[in-house]
Amino acid sequence: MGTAVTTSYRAEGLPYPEDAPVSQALFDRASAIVPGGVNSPVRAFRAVGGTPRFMSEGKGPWLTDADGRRYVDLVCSWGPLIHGHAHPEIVAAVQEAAARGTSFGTPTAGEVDLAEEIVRRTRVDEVRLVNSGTEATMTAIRLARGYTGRAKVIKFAGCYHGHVDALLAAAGSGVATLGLPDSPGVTGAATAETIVLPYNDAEAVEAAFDTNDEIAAVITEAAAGNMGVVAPRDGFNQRLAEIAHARGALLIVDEVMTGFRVSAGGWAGLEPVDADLFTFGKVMGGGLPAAAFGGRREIMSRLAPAGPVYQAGTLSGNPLACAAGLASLRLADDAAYKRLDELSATVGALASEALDEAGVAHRLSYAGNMFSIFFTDTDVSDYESAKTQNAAQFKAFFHTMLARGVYLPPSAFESWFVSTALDDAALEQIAAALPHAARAAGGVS
Ligand code: KE4
Repeated sequence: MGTAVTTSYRAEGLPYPEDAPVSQALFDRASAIVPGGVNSPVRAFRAVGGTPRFMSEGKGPWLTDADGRRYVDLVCSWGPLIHGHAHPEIVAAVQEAAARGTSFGTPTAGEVDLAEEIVRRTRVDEVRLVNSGTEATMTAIRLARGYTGRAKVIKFAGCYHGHVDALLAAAGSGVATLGLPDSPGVTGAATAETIVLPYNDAEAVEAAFDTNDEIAAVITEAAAGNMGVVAPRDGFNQRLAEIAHARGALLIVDEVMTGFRVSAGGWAGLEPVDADLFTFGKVMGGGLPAAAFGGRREIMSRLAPAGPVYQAGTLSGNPLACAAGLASLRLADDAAYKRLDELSATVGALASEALDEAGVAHRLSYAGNMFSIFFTDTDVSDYESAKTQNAAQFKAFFHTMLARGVYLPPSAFESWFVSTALDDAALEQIAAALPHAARAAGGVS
């Protein structure tokens, strides 16, 4: 039935039916044994309603769901897939690595190659590979606390650094989507040392240092992508470094989302910053679980087994993940980043033009080639202004795009992501859907 639905509806340019029977059946099965039916909350469509689409295949710019319907993918697995799905060179690298074994629990040449590629592109002296962005930020915080001997950490409202207890305070992404100001299960003790400040407010950071001693570090997203996309004000990140360093604290810049996506050197490649530690993830794994953190040698050398700050991981530096990540980074040359920037500008402009045409108030917000659309007439510079967006309008916009074969992030608090695989056919499908989605959003008060 899936094939028939795709052929009849897409061929005639009609939207897909609202129901997705095969995805729904899978969701029903999953919901019986997996909390919320998903393995990561933001996939559950809670913010937009409806049946989460279970994807069965990705190829280039296209996703195909379990009902056989094709979508242009503007999520890219939440950022990693800058070359689109199933790039032949990445698939071949993973297949070749797998044929030699999937994990050894020993050092391997591939993780040295990947570490060297990360060091070459970024500002770090040393790097440690881990399996997720959460592990990277969790350990960066521990390292900062171990190095400074201090306990407190400053983070910004709306910034999300993974589900680290100490950082699940006024977090963005899925926490923002779910409206959970703080997650149950995160004890008061875990966040008692966490100071949450408004994003883009350097004066608030100075005031926090004036009224708190024992601050180990400030952690910030290099550019915020988890409250929707909000770029740091000019010089904000470097100002954070200056304030922190003047008081004997460290700056941790979280490049899990921006790293190797917005430029070859991540956000630091666009706006150098004297941060002490950086975290990476997503793109550096090429779609497989790989992440990292790195920084100045005098700090990183405190990490076990070189130093006393403990961190470990059974599958850290996994050969398949390193092969996928290395293949992805080696494909990401200057032409690829130029293409990502061009495509991001094209898609953003098409969306904004359609919304203007429909008379829908919005803000198109960029940070490099990451962007999102806020359905608001307020300028957005932090979490409070990001929350002025009209969720009902986003919901109508999202579902109209979905029905017309474009897969957007199912949350207004996320970034849209382009891939170099976006070709003319994909762009035409996006352009055809946008006027309908804009009118749907306009029809919502
Ligand atoms: P992971 O633990 O999900 O690999 O990375 C956590 C993380 C850390 N830092 C930043 C800046 C991040 O954006 C993330 C994770 N991003 C979300 C999407 N906004 C992951 C999607 C999800 O939670 O399913």
